[in-house]
Amino acid sequence: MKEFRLYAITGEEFHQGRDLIEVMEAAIVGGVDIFQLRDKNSSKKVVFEKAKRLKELAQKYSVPFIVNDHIDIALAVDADGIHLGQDDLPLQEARKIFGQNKIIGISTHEIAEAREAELNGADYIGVGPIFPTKSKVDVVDPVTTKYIEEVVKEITIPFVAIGGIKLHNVDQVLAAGATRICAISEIVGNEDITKTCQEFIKKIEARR
Ligand code: 3NM
Repeated sequence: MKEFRLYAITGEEFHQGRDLIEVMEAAIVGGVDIFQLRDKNSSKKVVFEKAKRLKELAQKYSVPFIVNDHIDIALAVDADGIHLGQDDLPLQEARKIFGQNKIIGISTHEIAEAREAELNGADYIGVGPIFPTKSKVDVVDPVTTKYIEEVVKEITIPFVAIGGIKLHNVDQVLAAGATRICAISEIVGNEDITKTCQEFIKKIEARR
């Protein structure tokens, strides 16, 4: 998959009433180079409508668009990828349905899961939650930056650090070896989304 640095995920509880497209467009303008629709509360029909609009936005800026969980919606809107959790459809089954040329990412919370994801052909893994987060309900305890260090040593596919990452603590994450950062609340919950993303990019680039 194409190289990326800053991955934004929608989190409409943080959008402060702003439109989904407006929020994600501000993030892309600020430097987000891959983004995901994550909506655990809406009906499939509503998620589909959002996905259709976000796919248009992705095309406008030529950035990959990922759909969380819903492989059927990802196929219907021709999304660039899907993101799976540990309890979703097994990766190899998702690959059969979704195809070789699409991006499949999976959340991992320990090195055994990272190894398995690599073995099963994931394009990237999520590594987290690094810090405590309120953005995910069924979240496991923070894995800390130690998990990043383990992944750096062993795993060769791209990984993105996630969970409680803010401008004020991202340096610790980068120092542990992460080169790609993912966030919900710090990006989409910010007053100035574009500026926040620009600052993330500056910090990531400074360490690369
Ligand atoms: N996945 P925020 S943590 C969606 O560890 C998600 O797999 C996680 O939101 C994981 O940036 C998380 O607001 C929430 O903490 C990230």
